[in-house]
Amino acid sequence: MAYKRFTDRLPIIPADAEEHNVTCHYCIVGCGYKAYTWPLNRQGGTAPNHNKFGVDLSEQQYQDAEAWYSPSMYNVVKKDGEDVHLVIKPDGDCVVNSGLGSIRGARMAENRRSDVLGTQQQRLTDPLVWRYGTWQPTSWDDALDLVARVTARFIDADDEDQLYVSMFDHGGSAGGYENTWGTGKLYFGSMKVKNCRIHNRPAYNSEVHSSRDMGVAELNYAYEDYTLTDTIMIVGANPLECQTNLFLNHMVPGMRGGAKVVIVDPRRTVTVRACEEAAGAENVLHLQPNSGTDLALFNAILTHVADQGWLDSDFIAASTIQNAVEVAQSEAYPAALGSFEAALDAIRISTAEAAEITGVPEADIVKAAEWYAQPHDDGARRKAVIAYEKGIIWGNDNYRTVGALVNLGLACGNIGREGGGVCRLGGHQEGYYRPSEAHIGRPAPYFDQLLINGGGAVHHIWACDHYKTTLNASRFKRAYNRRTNMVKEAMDNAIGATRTELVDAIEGAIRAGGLFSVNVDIIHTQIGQAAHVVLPAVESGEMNLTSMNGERRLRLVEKYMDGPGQAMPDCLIAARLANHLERVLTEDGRTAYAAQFTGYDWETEEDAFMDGYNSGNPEVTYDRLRAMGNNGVQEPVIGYEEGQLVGTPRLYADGVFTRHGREDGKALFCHAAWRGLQAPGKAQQKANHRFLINNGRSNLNWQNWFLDQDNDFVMDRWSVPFLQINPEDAAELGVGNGDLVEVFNTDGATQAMVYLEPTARRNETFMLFGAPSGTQGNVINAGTNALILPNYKQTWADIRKIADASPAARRQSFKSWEVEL
Ligand SMILES: Nc1nc2c(c(=O)[nH]1)N[C@H]1C(S)=C(S)[C@@H](COP(=O)(O)OP(=O)(O)OC[C@H]3O[C@@H](n4cnc5c(=O)[nH]c(N)nc54)[C@H](O)[C@@H]3O)O[C@H]1N2
Ligand SMILES: Nc1nc2c(c(=O)[nH]1)N[C@H]1C(S)=C(S)[C@@H](COP(=O)(O)OP(=O)(O)OC[C@H]3O[C@@H](n4cnc5c(=O)[nH]c(N)nc54)[C@H](O)[C@@H]3O)O[C@H]1N2
Ligand code: SF4
Ligand SMILES: [Mo]
Repeated sequence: MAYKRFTDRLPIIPADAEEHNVTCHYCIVGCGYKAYTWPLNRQGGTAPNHNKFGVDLSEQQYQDAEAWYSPSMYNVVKKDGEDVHLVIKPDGDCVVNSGLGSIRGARMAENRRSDVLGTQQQRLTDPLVWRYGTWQPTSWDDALDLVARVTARFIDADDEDQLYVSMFDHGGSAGGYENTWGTGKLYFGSMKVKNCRIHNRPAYNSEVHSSRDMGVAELNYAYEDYTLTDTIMIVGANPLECQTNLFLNHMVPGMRGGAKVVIVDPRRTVTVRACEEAAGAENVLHLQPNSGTDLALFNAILTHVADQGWLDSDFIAASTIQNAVEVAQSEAYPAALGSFEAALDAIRISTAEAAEITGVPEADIVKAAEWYAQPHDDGARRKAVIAYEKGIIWGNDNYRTVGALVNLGLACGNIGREGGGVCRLGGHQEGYYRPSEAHIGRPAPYFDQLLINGGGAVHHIWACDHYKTTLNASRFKRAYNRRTNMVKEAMDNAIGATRTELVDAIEGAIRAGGLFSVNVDIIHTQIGQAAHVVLPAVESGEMNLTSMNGERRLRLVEKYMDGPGQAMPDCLIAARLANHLERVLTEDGRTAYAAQFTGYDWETEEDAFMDGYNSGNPEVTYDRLRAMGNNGVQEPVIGYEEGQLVGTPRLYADGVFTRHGREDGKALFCHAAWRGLQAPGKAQQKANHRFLINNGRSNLNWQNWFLDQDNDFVMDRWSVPFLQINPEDAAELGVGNGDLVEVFNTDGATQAMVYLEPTARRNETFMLFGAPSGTQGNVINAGTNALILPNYKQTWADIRKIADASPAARRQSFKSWEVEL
């Protein structure tokens, strides 16, 4: 029986159903889908001319037939105010996914708000203001007037440091070029806010400073490189679960075509198992370094490659810098950058020493070097792709570790060439277009610490929930609750006051140490419980939205349904906030400052797109993107010819490296010497606590569960976050499958559900991050890597039992991740 309560049959999509291009808004891969809508009182028929796909549906259809769709791909939603049927199903013609869905994307439709079928009733419909001791629904004008008045009390043309801002910098699920521009123009154009942070890290900075400083943008290849390569090296990433259709539709075909695979992950993931199945176990090398020791491993691989003479000397001579030290190490540069020879001297480490540090056998280090760089028997260069993600980005010594991987790629001439690339696999899609953030400086302010220590008067939050996803979260939440409660109490005491009296009261509480919190989101989040004003945004599909994927493929999602209630696109919320700030400042007589908030007369998201992205990329318009369909165009767009946007399949094909902004176009090598656990407090935490609390994602869950928590399919599987643990460790702790445990250390505590996993190494657990019912970040200490890069992955704590398995947990399966294939 098809899973979906109360659903036993689905309507046939009629021939005249409206069709919209959709890029799945969840992960970086950006799979192509089509959304079909048609009036509620109709459905198609079995005759070929009565259904959208022109097939005879009176004959038996199979699961991959074009006309087929699953219950999860169906909903009833509002469109132009009317109830319509909605089907969102994978697009067989999209080169990204070739018709594949995933357990997340194929549920896009059921995760829309429906007043008919009752899904996602948690979606916000109205602005909410804290009044009379609770949140009251109100109009945009009322809510934004309050936000503007309180904000205006604490900003001025030459000092905007009391306004703190948390904002997405991505595309897809929140963000996109329209919305990063809307927020960017407000905070970095009209204002010069410097105390800000990005959704996933406690500062406004890069995840991969070193790669960029070396000249190499982090998304430099094309997905087809996986089928053109000899070796796929996957580092600190779990693409079967996290970049699913990139893995299935590009990596697996690469393996079937003969590519070898090197995987670097302390944990045996389902990706490892799936690679063994696709490539044959003899073609898969899984290196399991001790947590946080990747740098020593990569340096040993490069040392071996260099000593064997497997370098691409022509490439090094032509495309990389020859000065030993071109950029000296400093507070802004956590390692010197310069020539290959000098970098090699700095990083040189023997396989024996690296084996000692990493726990990876010497023979495996040598084998990895061979698989990455040993030329073919005929002397031809070996092609290899390196794909990395959060296992090292949120790992130890981010700058040097990422730099060491880019060193390897450059040294072997594997960047900018077919079958090459040293790339982030990615998280969300990208969609960044903002005025310069240069005023923030480097290192950027450590936002969370400033806020915990009483900094900031007003906090605007756009599409992130630090309560579930930041580090040092126990302390963050305590400080945040205390400070926002001070303002709530002041607001409660001001009942019956005029607007001016209310703002006076709020200002008084803030000056006494309080914090005024404004939360722009699609649901009422955990941090939103502390907010004073909550503003409802629409999601992708409820607005037109552009973003690019992990191979820089830019597409337009065409609006296919209405947003709930009064909800608006983020870019228009930013614009209306700017309008209100202009008005309030003018009323205050601060006319010169008010004038900085003009230029926001946008009525639609397309207006924001034209004001922002299009002004820098004049070839790109909605109409042209619509015409490019779900295959879009790979950025950067370099022209428009014969009705087609012309893009760039691969960066640096000319051997000229530009991401660092240097005119000479030469790439730099990183002096990425190993130096132990770099973030303050990590070595001590490791010494004091028994268990590694490795953490990350699962296939089923999307991010902080903002939609999952209201989806029975997901909640049936995981009612609370799991903690994978070795069965012998569990026996020693006296816990079994489904039991609730407390994970605790001197930085905080959280809870999770025990899941015995025989492949888990002793004393090394893995916890699902970001769940509403167990924030892993509670036990992460405050210490960050250089340049304020959080080190979520290296966390140690102790574990104790709290409770027996709940009835919900008892219903769940505790089958090993190591499935029989
Ligand atoms: N299903 C699903 N997919 C997603 C997301 C989601 O929430 N759910 N989120 C998206 C987002 S925003 C992101 S950023 C990406 C993240 O994508 P990934 O980075 O692939 O996912 P993670 O699970 O965070 O971490 C990957 C691996 O890092 C390993 N790791 C931990 N410590 C170390 C270490 O010291 N060295 C090495 N080499 N590896 C280590 C972990 O064991 C884990 O298997 O996923 C995206 N895709
Ligand atoms: N321990 C640990 N912590 C981590 C990580 C880890 O691996 N381990 N990974 C980090 C990473 S890579 C990431 S990306 C972060 C994720 O951390 P967050 O960014 O906090 O998590 P998300 O679930 O992406 O948050 C999205 C929020 O935006 C809202 N939203 C969705 N669409 C829209 C929209 O269109 N408009 C608006 N205004 N709101 C919208 C959702 O309701 C949700 O509240 O977590 C980071 N924290
Ligand atoms: S792989 Fe990513 S983009 Fe593709 S359907 Fe799944 S979640 Fe969406
Ligand atoms: Mo992310």
